[in-house]
Amino acid sequence: MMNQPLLHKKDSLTNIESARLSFPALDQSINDHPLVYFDNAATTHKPLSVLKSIDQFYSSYNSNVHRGVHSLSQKATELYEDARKTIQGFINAESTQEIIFVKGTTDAINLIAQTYGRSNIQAGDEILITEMEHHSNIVPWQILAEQNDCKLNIIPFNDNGELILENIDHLLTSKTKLVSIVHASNSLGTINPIETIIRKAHLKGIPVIIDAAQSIQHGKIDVQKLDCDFLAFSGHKIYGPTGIGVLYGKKALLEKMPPYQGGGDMISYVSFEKTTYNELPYKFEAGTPNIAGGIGLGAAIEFFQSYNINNIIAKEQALLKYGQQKLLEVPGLKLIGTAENKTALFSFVLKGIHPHDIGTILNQYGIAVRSGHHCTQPVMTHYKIPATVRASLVFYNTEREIDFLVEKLHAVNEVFK
Ligand code: 7TS
Repeated sequence: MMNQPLLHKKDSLTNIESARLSFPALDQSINDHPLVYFDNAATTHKPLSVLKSIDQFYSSYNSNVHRGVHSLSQKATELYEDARKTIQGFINAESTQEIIFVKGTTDAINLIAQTYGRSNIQAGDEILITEMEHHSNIVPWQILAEQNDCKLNIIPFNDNGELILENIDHLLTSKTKLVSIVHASNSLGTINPIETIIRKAHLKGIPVIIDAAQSIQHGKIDVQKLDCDFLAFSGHKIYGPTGIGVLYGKKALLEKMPPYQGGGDMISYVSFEKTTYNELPYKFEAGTPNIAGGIGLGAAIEFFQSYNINNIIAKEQALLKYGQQKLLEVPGLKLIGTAENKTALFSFVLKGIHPHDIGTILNQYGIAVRSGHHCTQPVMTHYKIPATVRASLVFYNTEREIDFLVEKLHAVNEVFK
């Protein structure tokens, strides 16, 4: 049975709102209530065009890429490489050679740490990150720090969840060899002023990595305009499949980096005496890749680009404003992360109630939120809390869904009265 999507009466079915109908998974009941999906920072749902592209690959031209002269392999290669071109255009990279398919953001950051990092960062050198990084932008650097005897420096944030940049010139020392920063925080929603940080780092000749896992789906990213040296994102957070993501790197840097993994496809010639490596981007793509994932990600980005991105931003910012006001009506609710510039993400705690209990009760009403530390334990440490409840929204969410969340948070308060 078709559920009525929770559209607010005043929401007109404009182009943006009707986008919801492209997502079959949104149209279901959970515990006899229409699903309210507020866990988009963990992963977004997938539109039909993405599902179809994956189905078509496996049902019509399933084949390995870059190796067959037969028709199916040629078709698979063509579509996989077309997806790379779509991604190149989307982030405005100069060349498809700068677009490396990886498993996701985590894989991309580990790749940089173990190739660029391992060969360029020496004992005593420093890597600058922020206090609000996801664990995947902390732990790979700690592993490198153990291997190469280097150390991490941290840009702190204030209680609103905004980076404190007054001391950045001191944090960028003569020993700093790399800066790696999150564009939008997954537990606070803060959108960081990466342009300023990139500019300041470049003044000292330091390359910058941008973790775009939580920003790629909320705006327009132009890597040439930003002038970042590397950028990483995951397909599944921008309406694409899991297990596929992108590492963008400036060609001049990628050329100089040693390979990450060895195996098929990443070589040019192998002998027992000497092996030479393939050209970019294949040098970093050992083994049979996630072909369906790459094609699905291309379809996801085409889907995203079929909308006016300014309309997506406007809709999400309207949801943010509405949600911020509404949530504060709930007695005992405290928002964690109140930066001026943020995504439509609400991290909060309710006085005297554990976030997991809140998440469990909300699920009884079909509301999907995440509770926990969101793989940002230093952020929890900052606020001296173990966890938050997180509602993360994208443009297919509605104001009516926010109303329903607020109504049920009142009910949670009643349960624990
Ligand atoms: N960086 C940020 C800012 C993230 O939010 C995440 C995942 C990652 C890196 C890692 O991405 P992955 O696709 O390689 O796992 N964040 C979340 C989250 O907030 N809830 O689940 C995953």
